[in-house]
Formats: sequence, C-alpha cells, structure tokens
Amino acid sequence: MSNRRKFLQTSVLGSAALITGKHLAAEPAGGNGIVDQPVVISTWDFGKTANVAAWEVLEKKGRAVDAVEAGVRVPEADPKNQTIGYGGMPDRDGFVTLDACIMDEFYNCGSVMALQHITHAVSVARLVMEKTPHVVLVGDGALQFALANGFKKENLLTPESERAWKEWLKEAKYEPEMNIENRLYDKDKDPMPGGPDNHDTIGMIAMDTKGNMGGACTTSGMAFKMHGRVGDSPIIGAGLYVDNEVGAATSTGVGEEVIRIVGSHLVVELMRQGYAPEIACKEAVKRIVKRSPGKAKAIQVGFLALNKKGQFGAYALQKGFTYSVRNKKEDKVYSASSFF
Ligand code: SD4
Repeated sequence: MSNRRKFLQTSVLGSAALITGKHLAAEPAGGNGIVDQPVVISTWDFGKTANVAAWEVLEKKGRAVDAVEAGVRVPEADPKNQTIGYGGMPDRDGFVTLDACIMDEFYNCGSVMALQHITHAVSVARLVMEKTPHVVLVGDGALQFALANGFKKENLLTPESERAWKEWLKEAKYEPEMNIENRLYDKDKDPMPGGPDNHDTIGMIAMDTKGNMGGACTTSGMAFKMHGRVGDSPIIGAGLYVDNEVGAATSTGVGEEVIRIVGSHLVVELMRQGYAPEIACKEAVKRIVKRSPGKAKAIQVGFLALNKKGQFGAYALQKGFTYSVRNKKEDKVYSASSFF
C-alpha cells in the first residue's frame, strides 16, 4: 500500500475517531504500523545501521533500554555523521557540544547537555540515570562525572567538521531558526552521508520481547549554534518520552519549536487518548504550524512514535523525513508524510 494511501486511510480513521471521540483505540497504526515485537525504530535512514546494533540486543531477548543505548552509539562513533557524537559540527565558537538522553520502562531517565570531549554522550546519560539521584547534568559537571566514571577525554572535532566551521565563519551567518539542510550546508561542498535530507539527530525507540519500552536521543545539536545552546534532544518530554503503559516518541529538527510544545510528551499523551502513532505525530506538527505558520514553512521538525501494540508512525513539517524500522518481518526505511 502506498504511503499516501495509508496516510489517507489513517487520516480518515483519525477524523472519524475525533468525531466519535474514540480516537482509534483499536485500529491499526497510522503510517506503516505492523504489530510485531520486538521492534526498534529510529529517525532518518542512518537509523538503519543503528537499528542493527539495537536488534542484536532485542533478538537475544535483551531490554529495550539496552538496545537503544547500543543502537545510538553507532552513529555517535561515526565521524561521517556530522550531527551526532564524534565528528559532530561545532558551535559557532568551534566547540563540539553534545546533548543526549535515555529513558527506560520505569520512567527512569538521564540526560546530559552541552557535554564536551566524550563521544558516547548517551552512555553518560545512562550513568546519570543509574548512578545519581538526578536526571540532568550539564557542561563541565557532566564532563567531570563522565571522567570520574571511566570515560576518556577526546577531541571530537574532526578535520572535516573543522573545515565546515571555518567555511561558515567566513560569513558567520547566524540563522539558527532555519532548517540546517537548506541553509547552512552546501550539499555540493559538504556532502552528507545519505544526502541532504538525511543528516540530523538520532532518536530511537524500542519495544523488547517482554513488551517493555525504552528510548534514547543523541545529537551534536544545531550546527554553529550559540555556545551553550541546548535543543530538544536531551530534554525529557521534548526530544524523547517513554511511557511504558502507552508508548514512546522522539523528535528531530529545530529543537526550539519542539521544546515549546513539549513535543514527544504531547505525542505520547495523544496516543494515550487513542490516537494512532502517525496521527499523534501529525497533531503535534499541526500545533507547531498553528503557533507560527510562517516560520513552520521554513523549518523542519519530525516526530516518530511507537505505541504499546508495536505500531509505529511518523509525521514531519516538510517532505524528506525518513525513519528506519527493524522487526522480525522487516528492516526498512520509510518516508514520513508531511504537512507541507
Ligand atoms: C536540536 N533537534 O538540537 C536537535 C538537532 C537539530 O536541526 O538541531 N536539528 O535542536
């Protein structure tokens, strides 16, 4: 079935549900839902490689939270991916600062913001979750905590990212609200793995063989951001939310817009009301459009969600948002429907 047909079908179901007030409690997911578990889904097409590592954990009946940590560590370590971990684009002062968070099936969560010098920000976030009474550590405090727990200090700025930053410095045009795909990268000069639409944060959600859920999100954030700027990705409820009773959601794109609507939590709460994953993601996107229709046209935001039945779906502001799915039946990249 074509994506468009599926989208129309779920839209019609969604509208009917809204009228009756029943919100699709028993119907198939929006998007490309296949009820199957275990399952792992992640943002963008590079999520496919990350899903392989997550799947290894899931197929051995491992926990979802272990799967997502293993999964997102893959792009974190990949210098060719210039929006996550090692090799991530620096801020406008030349510092690579990473944001990451993780959440398990018990509402336990951990987060690091503006962390420098450590590739696997997600694993530091996990230790914040497991070894401290806190949820968030930022900046130097997060680094000190990581070093005290055996992480080694590294230089995350690769020659390629340094070159891109120096190129940017020539004009130093600061337009953080714009979609980085369209504005900050010259795709001919700085080719990205998977093409211009495929470089961004990784958000990953999984459900394990026991039906428990977990999620992780990690990024170097907006390229050439202000030093100290933090986006949605490490903020529990904005870039990621997991509610083991209902489902989980994650986001990618311009984090400021996602924070304003507490996007991932909103998607999960909509699923609690019975919305299918794609419809819940669409409602969150519509809220961003409603707040600022003009701005929404110029930026990208995408949401990705998985419900407790193993049904998944996604929706974005602009065309070009892809997501990767792995379960027993498929290992596939889908294109999300979009508002524009
Ligand atoms: C953020 N959502 O920091 C992340 C990644 C990003 O364009 O900047 N994407 O806002």
